[in-house]
Amino acid sequence: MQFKWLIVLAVAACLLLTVEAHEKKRKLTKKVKKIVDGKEEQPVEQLDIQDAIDVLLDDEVALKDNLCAKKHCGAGKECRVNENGVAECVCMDHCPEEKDPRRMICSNQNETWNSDCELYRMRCLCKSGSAGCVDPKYDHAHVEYFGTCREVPQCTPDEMADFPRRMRDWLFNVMRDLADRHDLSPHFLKLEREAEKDNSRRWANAAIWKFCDLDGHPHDRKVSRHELFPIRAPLLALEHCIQPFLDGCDADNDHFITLQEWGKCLELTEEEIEDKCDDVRDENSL
Ligand SMILES: *[C@@H]1O[C@H](CO)[C@@H](O)[C@H](O)[C@H]1NC(C)=O
Ligand SMILES: [Ca+2]
Ligand SMILES: [Ca+2]
Repeated sequence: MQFKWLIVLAVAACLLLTVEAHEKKRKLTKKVKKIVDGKEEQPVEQLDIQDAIDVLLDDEVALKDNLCAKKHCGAGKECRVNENGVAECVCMDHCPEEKDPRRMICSNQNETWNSDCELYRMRCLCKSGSAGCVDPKYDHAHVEYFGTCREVPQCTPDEMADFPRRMRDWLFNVMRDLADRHDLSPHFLKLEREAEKDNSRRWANAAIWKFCDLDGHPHDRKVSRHELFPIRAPLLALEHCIQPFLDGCDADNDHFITLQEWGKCLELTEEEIEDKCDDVRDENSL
C-alpha cells in the first residue's frame, strides 16, 4: 500500500518539475529571441550567458527564424535552413489555401490556376527536377493576367488608334492617385506637382514616371518584357489592346523598350521626353 503512494508521489513531483523547467525555458527563449532580434536590450549580467547559448543551440526554430528573416525568396518558394546551417530558398511545400476567386490567375499557357503561388510553386518544382513536377512545360510558366482565362477579344484598328490616349490618361490618373495617397517618392511627387500645374507636362511626366518605375530590375534604362509585368498582368483582362500596344512600343524589336520608344508609342514628342529617373531609387514607389 505504502509503496503505491510513493510511486504516485514521485510521478507527481516529476511532472511538477518538468512543467516548471518547461516554463522557465519558454520565458528564457522569449527573452533571448527578443535580444537577438534587437527588440530588447538586456544588460549582459542579468542573463546567464550559458543559459542563453543553450537556448540558442537547443531551440533550432529560433535560430532558423533568424537566419531566414533576412532572406527573400521568389514566388512559390520559401526559405529553409539546410543541414549546413545555410538559409536557402526551396520550392514551397504547400501554398496557402486560396478560396478567394479574385486570386485566380491565367497562365501564359492559358490555364487557370487558383493562385500565382500554385503556378510558381509548380514552376519551381519543374525547374529543380522534382518529382512533384507534373509537366516539364511549366519550366517557363508565368502569370499572363489576373483572373480566370477567357477569350480576349481582338483589338480592332479603331480601338488601337485610341489606345495611346487611354493609356496616357490612365498613367496620369494612377500617378495622381499615388500622390494623393502619399505613395510617391519626393522625386516623383515633384513631377506630379509639375504636371498638375502645367497641363502640357501632364502626359509626359506621367509617362516618364511610369517608365522609371517599371525599369527596376535591373535598373538599366530599358524595360524588358519581364519588367512590363506590373502593368500587363492587371490590365490584360480589361484592356485587350494592351498586348498589341506594348508589342508595338518595342519599335526596333530588340525585346526592350527604351524611354524614347515608350514616349513615341504614347504619342509624345521627343522634346517632351527626357530621362528624369531618379538615381536614388531606395525610396521607390510601388
Ligand atoms: C483560353 O482559355 C479560354 C477559356 O478556357 C478560352 O475561351 C480561350 O479561347 C483560350 N484562348 C486561347 C488563346 O486559346
Ligand atoms: Ca530594366
Ligand atoms: Ca526596343
